Amino acid sequence: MTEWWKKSTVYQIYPRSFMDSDGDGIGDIQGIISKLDYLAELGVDVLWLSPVYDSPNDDNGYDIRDYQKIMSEFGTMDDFDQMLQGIHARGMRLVMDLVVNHTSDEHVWFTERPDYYIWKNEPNNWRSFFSGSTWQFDEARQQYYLHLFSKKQPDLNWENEELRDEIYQMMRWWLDKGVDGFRMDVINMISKDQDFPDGIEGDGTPHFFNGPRVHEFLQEMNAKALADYDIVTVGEMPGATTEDAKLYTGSERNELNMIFTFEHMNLDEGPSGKWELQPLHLPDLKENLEKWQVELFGKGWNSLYWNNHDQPRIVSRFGNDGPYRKESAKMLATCLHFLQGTPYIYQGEELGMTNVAFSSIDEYRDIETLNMYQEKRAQGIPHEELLESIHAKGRDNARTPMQWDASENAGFTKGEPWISVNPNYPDINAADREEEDSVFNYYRKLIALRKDLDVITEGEFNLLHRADEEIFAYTRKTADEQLTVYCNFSETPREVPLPKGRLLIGNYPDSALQETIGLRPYEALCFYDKDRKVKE
Ligand code: ISL
Repeated sequence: MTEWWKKSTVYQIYPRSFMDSDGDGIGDIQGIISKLDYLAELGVDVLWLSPVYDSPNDDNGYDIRDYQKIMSEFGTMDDFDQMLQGIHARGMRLVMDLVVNHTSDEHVWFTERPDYYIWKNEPNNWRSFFSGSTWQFDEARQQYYLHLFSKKQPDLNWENEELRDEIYQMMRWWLDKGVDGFRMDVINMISKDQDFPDGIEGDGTPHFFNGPRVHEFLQEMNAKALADYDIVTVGEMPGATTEDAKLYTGSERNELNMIFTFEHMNLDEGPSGKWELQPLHLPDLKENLEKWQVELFGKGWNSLYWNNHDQPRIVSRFGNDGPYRKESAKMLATCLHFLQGTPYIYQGEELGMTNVAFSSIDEYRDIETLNMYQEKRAQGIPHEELLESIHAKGRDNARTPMQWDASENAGFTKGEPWISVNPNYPDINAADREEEDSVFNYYRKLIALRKDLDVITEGEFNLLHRADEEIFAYTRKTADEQLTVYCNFSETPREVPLPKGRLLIGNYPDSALQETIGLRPYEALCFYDKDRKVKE
């Protein structure tokens, strides 16, 4: 089996916010085509597109009406084919988003094939990810249907074999067109406990995260839809543990190549969930990433990410989006990209784009945010408190338009953007990428290093300075190569011992290396030592 995806870096595009070619304020496929040279310049190997299928956009395309049609706002199938060709011509690959836990309620199946969905006479107490119950009463059928997400996203009934075969056929249709893989939306939720028991305080997740038949379904999908193609697959899996991950990604298991864990994204929240803000305690992050690095070593494969279209911007979250924005953006990139796994960059991350803080709820667009706001306001929680959570955690932080240049609307559109541009675009945009110290250039170097040095792909991970609350440091070792990475997650200057090897990359223009290293605010340094055995 070719494992090109182990040396690849993936770049995620959220098409709605990437580049608008026709002035309607919504990003589109021709917009993406116009930026393929930019992506090739960055050096990424694989592009992952958030959904571009026909959709009424209740959840920006994650509610699919027709799996084999392109969303009219984004263009046509001809545009798609042209884009795919343009991507391949530049030596890159394309991964599609596969959303098959649910469809839109406007999908033709919802009326014509009710047996493809999940119906009950009585709802249980499960609560939706997007607030309220997971059950919606349907007048025509006089029954409730299940929707883990919005009521316009009814869950598919994976117990139905005919449905599964239709999905596999649709997947083959895209693969035959030449796409190079799938990112599978909430794919560990497709198998539900068929007793549908109530959850504790409405939490149904133990009854559908990594459910009873999920491995059987994925092995079937692999055999019927994936095995004949040289592709990459990544499963989005909230609530998957490292034990689950070994089953999903073990090479003998014929399921998926890798999964997205959520554990490291949940460390800065309180017991009630993402909106309950809690500062990150760095040792928790180190311990968690260590667990995934060590436990999957030789047994599975990690995906590495700080950002995506659902997460706030990492530089605002774990870094410093004020005076040390560039330094901390590069430090966070260093910390992630020298780990074992396949790194994912989310559009704008390579520019150090930051969170946005709209002052009015009317400026927000995301259904999760808006539903939560409405529900909690009705419970009497003050506007200011909710806005504070939204500023820190809302998904729209990631969805403001890509900042291309300092012209109006950051060069994203000639029209009125569907969501406001982050007002900091005159200072933070892609036009400065030519400058030697740009965040973009730094990402470009990291991407190139991954291709050159096998130790990045293969080396064993060892955490250093475990209890330190400001420094994240580790080594990666193979028989003859060693990397030592130091990252200062704080503004406080620190001294650490100088490791063996030469300085491979650092995020300050000059680095003071003597007997010890003086790590400046948010400084990151990576040292490389070859023929380690001989020297030791
Ligand atoms: O974003 C979340 C928490 O803030 C998650 O609950 C998120 O909804 C979950 O990770 C699933 O995400 C995926 O499926 C959703 C879609 O809204 C997300 O954009 C997608 O990434 C439903 O399709």
